[in-house]
Amino acid sequence: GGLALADLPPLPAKDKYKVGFAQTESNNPWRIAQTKSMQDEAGKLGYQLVYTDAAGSAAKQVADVNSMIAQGVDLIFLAPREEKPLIPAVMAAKKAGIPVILLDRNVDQALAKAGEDYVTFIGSDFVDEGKRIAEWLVKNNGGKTKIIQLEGTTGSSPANDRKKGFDEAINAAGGFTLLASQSGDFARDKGRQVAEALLQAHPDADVIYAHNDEMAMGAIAALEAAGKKPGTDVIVLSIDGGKEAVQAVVDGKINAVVECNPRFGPKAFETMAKYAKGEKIDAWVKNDDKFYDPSNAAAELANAY
Ligand code: GYE
Repeated sequence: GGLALADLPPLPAKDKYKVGFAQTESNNPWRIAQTKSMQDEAGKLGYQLVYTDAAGSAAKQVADVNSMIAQGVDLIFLAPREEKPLIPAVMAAKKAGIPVILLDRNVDQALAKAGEDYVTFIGSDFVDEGKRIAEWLVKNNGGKTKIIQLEGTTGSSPANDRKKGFDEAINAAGGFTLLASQSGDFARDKGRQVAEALLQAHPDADVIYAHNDEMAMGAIAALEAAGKKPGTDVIVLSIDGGKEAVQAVVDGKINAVVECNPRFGPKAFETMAKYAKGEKIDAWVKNDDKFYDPSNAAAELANAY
């Protein structure tokens, strides 16, 4: 207890920083674009970036953060794989006097607080992403109402919140049935396997909502293997909006995608600079997300990551 622990560690002014970036995995284009954006920006500033890839393991990610602490980095950017297991890492950094900025995923808000345990969360409004895709469905469903949901990594903030926003909007609209909702771990092949099993159990499904592009692409493969036309027989909805998914909207295989922008570099280092100057940082530095459907997908394709 005591006053000292209520305060965030300050970031002293320096010309060049040594900064940690604890990535959660690198098995998809979203992660690769995010890492590149962080590396590019660190490079521009001439900062040393200590990069780790937890390869999809929360336990490894905790160890990665501990090793950054041991190496004496000035600040840690952390993309926490899951909301609860990364809390000890956030607290260990704070105890060691190293400020943490959460990138793209959040931690459990009952267990750690922005402005107290970590500087801020930089990322999208995942509840709103789920809500926006649901609202598109409510308006454009053409009578299709029987939904399979492919959830992201269990216990991760985007999976929790993309489900919450979608389910609430669908329930509020009425007339829809959520046949099944299961994790595909944000991964393409897992998404394909889960979609295949759920389509077998629920052959009447006519909507698939995937929490990211990777699982949406997996679902498209499962639909085609089952002799169904994605985008026509079954509405396919996704979140992320990478090039492949926006192209799938152009091709009519995905009906709509909410963007989740992975280009964090400029905003991340700008926020760090503000913090070093002692400026007040909001608890949540929000990213704005575009929306892609057949009305704009072709025009936006070149801008997608
Ligand atoms: O949607 C997904 C990635 O945390 C917002 O994680 C991110 C999500 C993104 O692996 O594709």
